[in-house]
Amino acid sequence: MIVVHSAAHRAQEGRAELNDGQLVPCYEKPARAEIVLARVGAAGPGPVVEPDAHGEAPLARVHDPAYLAFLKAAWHEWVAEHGDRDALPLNWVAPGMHRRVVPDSIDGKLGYYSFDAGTPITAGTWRAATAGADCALTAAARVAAGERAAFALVRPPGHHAGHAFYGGYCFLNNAAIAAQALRDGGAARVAVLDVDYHHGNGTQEIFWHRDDVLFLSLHADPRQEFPYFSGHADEVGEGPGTGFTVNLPLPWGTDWTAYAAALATATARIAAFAPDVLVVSLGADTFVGDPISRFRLQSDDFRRMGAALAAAGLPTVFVLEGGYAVDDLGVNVVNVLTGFEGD
Ligand code: SP5
Ligand code: ZN
Repeated sequence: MIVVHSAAHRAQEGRAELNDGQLVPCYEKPARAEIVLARVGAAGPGPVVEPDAHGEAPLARVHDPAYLAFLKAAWHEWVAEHGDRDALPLNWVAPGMHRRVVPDSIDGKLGYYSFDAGTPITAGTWRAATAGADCALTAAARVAAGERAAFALVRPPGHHAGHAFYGGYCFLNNAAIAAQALRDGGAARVAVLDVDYHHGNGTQEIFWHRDDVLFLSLHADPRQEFPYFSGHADEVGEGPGTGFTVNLPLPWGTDWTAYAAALATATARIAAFAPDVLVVSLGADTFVGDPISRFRLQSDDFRRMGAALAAAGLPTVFVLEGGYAVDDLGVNVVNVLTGFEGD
């Protein structure tokens, strides 16, 4: 399986996120991609290739151009105001307040375009995020050209980023950008299956009204878990998109037995949709040892997950999302890929 990767991911290296009432070192850090890359080298998938540059047009097919302009300029505006420290938002709009006017102040803009205080913008955010999107686009292009599968080994992740917002360590929605590029390249129907521990609220929002992109997500119940305000089972899409969003929330403590049952529900829905291609938002933060998550998948279960995904029989683009048990992340992610390939 082709692996698309760029070392430019290292440009995103936040110092701190707000967690449990403290500024703590960012969980989403360069070592994550490095350990997956090392495991790819040791365990089989490959070749590893550099992304092709796709420019900003495919980003603007998914994201608001004004949001992209904000993201591109945010660090420079922040440094001019506050100096060389991570850019974090401090306040957000509440019901009864107004978002008609985009603030001029960078602090106001950060609040306007974000939904959490865990996602620092740094000097290299734009460079790393655009390189990641290029990896996802290159993986999609390879699959469109006839490869059975490709893996975009990227960070920062993407599935929490929406049409015009960032958060949850995500800035550009790599999986959505890949799915839209596949549609624009001629695929009639694309399914996006999100197996990250957290709900893919950004991807859901982007395709909410659409019946040509089926979005399915298995994730921790938002009653218990971040992002809290998205991912309930009764969120099914709207208008023509009604029934083309599928949410399968699962409780804290979910193990492979319960997870596999939900995965079977998702793959049955995908089969009924009969897409031309499948995009998998591949987070491995469902692992029992993940420091910020509460599911109980074991490393061997990720191999089973890969086999279950392969059984869909579809050309498949894997895009890396979360997973913060860094020492185990390489094995867990690559187990999905080798399980998919039938070991
Ligand atoms: C891509 C992705 O996986 N993003 C996840 C973002 C989660 N950010 C909020 C995490 C809050 C964790 N709080 C519990 C820590 C355990 N003490
Ligand atoms: Zn996650």
